[in-house]
Amino acid sequence: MTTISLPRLRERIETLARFGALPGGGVTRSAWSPPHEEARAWLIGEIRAAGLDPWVDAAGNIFGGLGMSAFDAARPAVVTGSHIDTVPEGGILDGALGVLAGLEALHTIQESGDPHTRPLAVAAWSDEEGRYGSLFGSRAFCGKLEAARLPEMAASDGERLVDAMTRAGFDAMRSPEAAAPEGSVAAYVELHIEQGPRLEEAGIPIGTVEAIVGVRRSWVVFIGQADHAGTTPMERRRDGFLAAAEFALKARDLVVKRGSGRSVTNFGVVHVHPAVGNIVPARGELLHEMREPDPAVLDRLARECVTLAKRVARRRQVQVEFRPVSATMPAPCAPRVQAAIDAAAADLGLATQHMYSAAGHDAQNLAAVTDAGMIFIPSKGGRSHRVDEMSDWEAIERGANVLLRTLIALAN
Ligand code: HGY
Ligand code: MN
Ligand code: MN
Repeated sequence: MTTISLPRLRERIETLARFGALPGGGVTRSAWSPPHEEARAWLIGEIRAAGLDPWVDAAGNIFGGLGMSAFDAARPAVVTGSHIDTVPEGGILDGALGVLAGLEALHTIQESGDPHTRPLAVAAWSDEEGRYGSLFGSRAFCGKLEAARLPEMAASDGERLVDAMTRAGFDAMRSPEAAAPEGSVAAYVELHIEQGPRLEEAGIPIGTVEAIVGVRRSWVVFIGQADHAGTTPMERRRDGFLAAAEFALKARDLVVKRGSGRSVTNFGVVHVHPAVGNIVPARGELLHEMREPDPAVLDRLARECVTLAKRVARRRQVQVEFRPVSATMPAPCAPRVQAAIDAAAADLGLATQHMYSAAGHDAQNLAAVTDAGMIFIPSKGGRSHRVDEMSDWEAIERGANVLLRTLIALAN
């Protein structure tokens, strides 16, 4: 059985890492940004050099086809991939590993002449990190984009999706055209770093993902009253920031105590207004995120956090507003794909651990239109979404070979 070329895969990973590289290591390559668009052009060249057919759809998703140059329900394809956009100050493997290992696997199949009855494609999904809206490219591909919301989709710093895509040469309003024909994907499997500590701590080389968490994000805005920070007696202040701070601490305890034990929450963006040292903050704005594998638990926690926010607001004599940003559904992975991953790992003498993904992924969109699954490799120290995110090259090679064998099995 053929195996992937680690030197070639490593060369591509290290080359892609240069687009948006930061002086101290790591990378910032936001969707539609100049370094991202330069990486897009490079990747299209690599796809062509690997003997595959490149194409880009209306949502900016990049594809490399082996025995195909478009999706066709008459010839359902086996698809792999991930994303080349990154979080700000992120690592060089989150997303990049799945795209380049997928490219390497198809390149190896193409060179080996191994038979495959189904066409294969590798994808680089647009804006997986959701700078402008969660899992954007794969949502468009799976026909789940709400066209009416496109004009209002924006990053937390206010930059609109429409403007970012226009700058990159795309018409955001046409992105729903990226929806693939129904039945045109026979299976999907994505290789990704675990982005957590579980596999490394268990000493297990391969993770077979059983389910992917749902992620809810919404702005929670506490509106008090600007006042002079010196002359206003403390007991008369209606401080929007302090209400937000109290809510954040109490919501964190609520999710830990009343969640499933796998529920997590984060307040990654905080805005204060007017954000001047000698004015009592009128407004405290939090981007509140919650994650959980069980949809019923996630819904209950969301309701309980709204009740908590209203209680804090009342006690502090401020108003509170909620502005939902995104909500992805938890997704089960297909038993058929899980079994193919386990069999491929066993062929290679590798133990697997079945686990849920505490990170969101494009595979949770693909799960709505086909049999989808994910392969994890250990992250060093569980580190991810930080510049020192890394995995051993041997782990990368193992993951890419499990992916190769899984793809060949699914394509025959
Ligand atoms: O945030 C996530 O779960 C993923 O890394 N996009
Ligand atoms: Mn990520
Ligand atoms: Mn990712």
